[in-house]
Amino acid sequence: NELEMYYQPQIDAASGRIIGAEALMRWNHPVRGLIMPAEFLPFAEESGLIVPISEWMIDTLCRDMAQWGTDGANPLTLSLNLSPHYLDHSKFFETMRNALERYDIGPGRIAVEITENICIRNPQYAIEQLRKLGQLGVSVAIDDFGTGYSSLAYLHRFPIQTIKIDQSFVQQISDEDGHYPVVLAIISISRGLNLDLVAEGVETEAQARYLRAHGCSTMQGFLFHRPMPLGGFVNVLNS
Ligand code: G
Ligand code: MN
Repeated sequence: NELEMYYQPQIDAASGRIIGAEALMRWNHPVRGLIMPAEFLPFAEESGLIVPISEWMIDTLCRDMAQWGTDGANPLTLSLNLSPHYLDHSKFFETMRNALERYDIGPGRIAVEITENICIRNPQYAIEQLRKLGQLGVSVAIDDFGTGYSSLAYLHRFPIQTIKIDQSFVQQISDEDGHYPVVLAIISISRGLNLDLVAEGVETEAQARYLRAHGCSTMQGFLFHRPMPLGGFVNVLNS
């Protein structure tokens, strides 16, 4: 029981309102302290432990969502990260459907984030996996967009709704009057393909203003909130 889910609010920068959250895993190691997923998930994937860990995660997230106090009119969307290994080697369809049912969560409130690399190894297979997620009613976002090997030839065929601008691009924005062509290009791709857009790793007002000025108004990052345990997240929602 040393794994814990943290939640990082996603903000509509135009209104300042919290419209969702991304779930991020942390390992409370008794000796080494808080360990980030980038450090331990590669080993979980190698050993196959990613399957039981992901199943635990899906159940935990749905249970936690029941505590968010959904004010019916504006239910928050939860983004969760699924590993390609988990999509390939598990009954994710049944696991997710069961968890959604058990905790009475509408699938429209869930967005699954996958990295674009899932789409290159075997695009046809990836399309099938994503379709299955679509059949559940959950939406799909491409995480870390622009850092991997997205094939523009395939992107428009993937059944996805959202792309996330990777924090490495956001962090290049140092001056709100500057020119950041890669960020502009990603914004333009999202428009062209009619996809929602979320910017990750927003740390400064200049970054937030630049993104907003160029048409990206959903953001997450330290400027707004750090990822936090469930209790803290519920407090933020109620404050
Ligand atoms: O791209 P991905 O979703 O895997 O990255 C999420 C990670 O980035 C999380 O571990 C989270 O703690 C971290 N993170 C979230 N917001 C910020 C931010 O504003 N700045 C930085 N440097 N890291 C962030
Ligand atoms: Mn993510």
